[in-house]
Amino acid sequence: MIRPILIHPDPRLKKLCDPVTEFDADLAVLAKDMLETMYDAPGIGLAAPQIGVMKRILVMDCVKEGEPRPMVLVNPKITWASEDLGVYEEGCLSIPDQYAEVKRPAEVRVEWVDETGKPQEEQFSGLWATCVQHEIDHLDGKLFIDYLGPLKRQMITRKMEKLKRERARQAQA
Ligand code: GNR
Ligand code: NI
Repeated sequence: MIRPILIHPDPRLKKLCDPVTEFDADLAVLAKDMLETMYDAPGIGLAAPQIGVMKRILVMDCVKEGEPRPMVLVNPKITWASEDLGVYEEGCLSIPDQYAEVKRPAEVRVEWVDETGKPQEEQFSGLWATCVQHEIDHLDGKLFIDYLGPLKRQMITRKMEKLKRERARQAQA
């Protein structure tokens, strides 16, 4: 099931999410819904708070062409980050049509458990490294615009407030 994606500003996008403790059928359904919602958008990643679920779960697939690689990361933790940084033009499904360059560690090592509770570990680089850091930030209530200067951030936030007003009006009519 495709779930609606929350648009910034929304208090749920600013909160620290809770660790997952139950690896049950509900979690499997949530992971499947998140992947479906991400591919439909389309996006390369999605974090649970973006659909209003305040739990530490993210999905991603940064494969550009060829065989897709859907990944589900539960309770992810960055255990190492490279000293060298990389710059990517980032976007966010919760901040539609707004893009800005963000500097982050070029490579990160991440530990997580999959939707069955099995421990996993991998080192990410390139777009995967950017994406996994962007998604883990969501789980900590942080957005990519929080890395920008206050003026740029405020400009984007105002645009999003306007977009939300227009969408609410549309829904009304
Ligand atoms: O689809 C997305 N693209 C993207 C591009 C550059 C850096 C990060 C991202 S993540 C984004 C989807 C999203 O908002 N995930 O939280
Ligand atoms: Ni995002």
